[in-house]
Parts: sequence; C-alpha cells; structure tokens
Amino acid sequence: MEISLEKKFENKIAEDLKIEPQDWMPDEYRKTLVRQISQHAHSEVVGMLPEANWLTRAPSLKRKIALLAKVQDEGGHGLYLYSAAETLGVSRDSMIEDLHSGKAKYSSIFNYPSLTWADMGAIGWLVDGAAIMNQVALCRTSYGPYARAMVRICKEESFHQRQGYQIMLTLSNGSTEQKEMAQDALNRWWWPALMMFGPKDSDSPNSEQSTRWRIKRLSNDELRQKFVDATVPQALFLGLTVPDKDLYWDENSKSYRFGEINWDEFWTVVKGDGPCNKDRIQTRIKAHENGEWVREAALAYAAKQHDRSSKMVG
Ligand code: FAQ
Repeated sequence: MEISLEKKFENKIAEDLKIEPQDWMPDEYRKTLVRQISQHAHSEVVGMLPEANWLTRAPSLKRKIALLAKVQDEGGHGLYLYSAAETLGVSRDSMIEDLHSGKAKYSSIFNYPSLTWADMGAIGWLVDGAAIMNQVALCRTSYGPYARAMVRICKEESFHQRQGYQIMLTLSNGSTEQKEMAQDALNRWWWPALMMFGPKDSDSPNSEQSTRWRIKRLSNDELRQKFVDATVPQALFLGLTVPDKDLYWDENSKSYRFGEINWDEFWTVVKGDGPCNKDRIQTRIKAHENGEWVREAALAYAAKQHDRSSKMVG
C-alpha cells in the first residue's frame, strides 16, 4: 500500500530528517516557515541600523573595523535568510514589500535607540547573545535550508557577541564615567533583550504547532531562561548590576529567577509603536529606493550574460 504524502512528511519529522524544498509539505508548514524566516531576515537587515549609527563615531580604528565587519555580517545573514525563504516559493520582492508596508514583523529589539558608544557593547553582548541562544537551537530546525543557514550565522554571531562583551569589559574597567555608561546601557537593553524570545509560552499562539513540526526545538521561555542563566554571571564578572530587583539565584532549580517582563511594552513595540519603529522603516525604504540603480544594473548585467551564453550555445 502506498503511503500518503502527508504520512511521508510526518515520518520524516518523527525520524528527525530534514525537509527539503522539493519535498511535499503541508501548506501551513510552508506558511509558518515563510513567516518566521522572512521575519528573521528582516530582523537582520533592520538590525544593521542601530549599530550603523555609531560607525562614524567609533573610538578607534580597531573598534571601527570590528563594528563595520559585524554590521556587514548582519546584512549577509539577511541575504542567506531571504534565500532560504525563497526556496519555499516566495519572492524576495514580496517579502521586502511586506516589511516596508508594515505587514511583516521584525524583532522588537531593533526599535530601541542606540544612544551611546556603550550601546555597541550592550548590543553585541546581549542582543547577539540572545540571538545565538535562539539560533543554536534553530541549527536543528526541521527545514534543511533554514538549518544550514543557521550554522554559518551562529559562527559569526559568536564573534559579534565577543566583540560586544569586550567593549563592555573595557568600559567597566575604565573611568567612572565609562563604567556609568556601561551600566546605563545594560539598564536600557536588558529587558528588551529578554523580550526578543517572544511572549510567554502560555501566550504564544504559534509555539505548539511549530514545536510539533520541530521548527522550534526549545520554547520561548526555555530559551529566555537559558539566556538569563548564561548572562547574569557575565554581568557579575563586569561588576555591573542587572536592573531587576526580583532577580535571585534559586538553589533548587539551579537557575536564576527573574522579575516580570513588561508585556504591555513588548506588544506596543511589536505592533509598531516603539521608540524607533517609524524611523527604522523609513530608513529601510529610503535605502531600498537609493539602491534601485544597483538592482537595475545587476539585472541588466545578468540579462547580457544570459544573451551571450545562449548565443554561444546556438
Ligand atoms: N519581536 O507565537 P509566537 C538578531 C511575534 S536576529 C517582534 O511566540 P513564534 C541578529 C511573532 O512573530 C533576531 N515580534 O511566535 C542581530 C508572532 O507574530 P505573527 C531575530 C515578535 O514565531 C543581532 C507573535 O509575536 N531572531 O538579533 C517577537 O513561534 C544584532 C506571537 O509570538 C529571530 O527572528 C519579537 N521579539 O516565536 C542582528 C529568530 N516575539 O508572526 C543585528 C527566529 C514574537 O504570528 C544586530 N524566530 N513576536 O504575526 C523565532 O525563533 C521565533 O519567530 C520567535 C517567535 C521566537 C521570535
């Protein structure tokens, strides 16, 4: 008896085999992946903006080179991820259109302003730190092209996290003003970093199905807890205070208990009313418009190459 396409798909998931672009998959699985991968791609690209803001003001050539490389890496991550989403049959143009129209989401974290140089430290340390926690789990996600993109992205994010922590270390061991700047950056980025993992499991509409399909390997709350447990000791090492009066080490669970996240703030930012949402989208639209001539030139070049090779075959 021939087994159905759906059963074949379910068997592959159960056996922890990767689903590839040419395989049959349920429409909802495809839709969920397009939603998550495109949001992820948008986050990488919009995520270039808060750090790009400090490229011209880096305190030394060495810092500038590292930050420039990091910002370029994020652009590259966006490209791998758009390509992974394209294997599901969605066009890059339509994904970008959805970002510009406000239809598609991107990570809440990038709607906060980067006010001082210490924010470059805090973003690398906390934002990339949170991104890695999530993305290491995604290296085992069930869709092949997404999982493979994640492997390379994680390697690069790990360099980003180290460069950020190194900035925090230098500032924390510097003058009183520098230490205050580092503490202020931690105060402002800590809670938004915890929000990156998404709503509580009990309020996460997509989690159950995504976990069943092994798109998500760990839940929003599990990843958030892992991040807190890994990051609090790093803050202690810096001699900085995590801005949470309810934070304590729980000997029983061998983990840190932390205070309640401001979920009203989270949803306000997700729905488009955070401190920088409008500015970020306007900047992206402008960059896209300014890049029109590059896209035109690239397409004209590709068409010419195509012409030339078909003449040679002829
Ligand atoms: N911001 O049911 P769930 C980076 C939305 S990369 C905005 O739990 P799901 C690198 C969610 O989309 C950072 N929206 O959803 C970097 C859903 O809305 P929808 C990005 C959020 O998908 C570093 C609704 O809430 N990483 O930082 C957020 O199962 C430095 C309900 O939520 C990824 O995208 C949020 N924080 O779980 C770059 C990783 N959280 O779509 C530059 C891949 C939730 O139904 C500089 N994504 N929402 O309308 C994921 O792992 C998942 O999509 C989650 C959300 C965990 C983000």
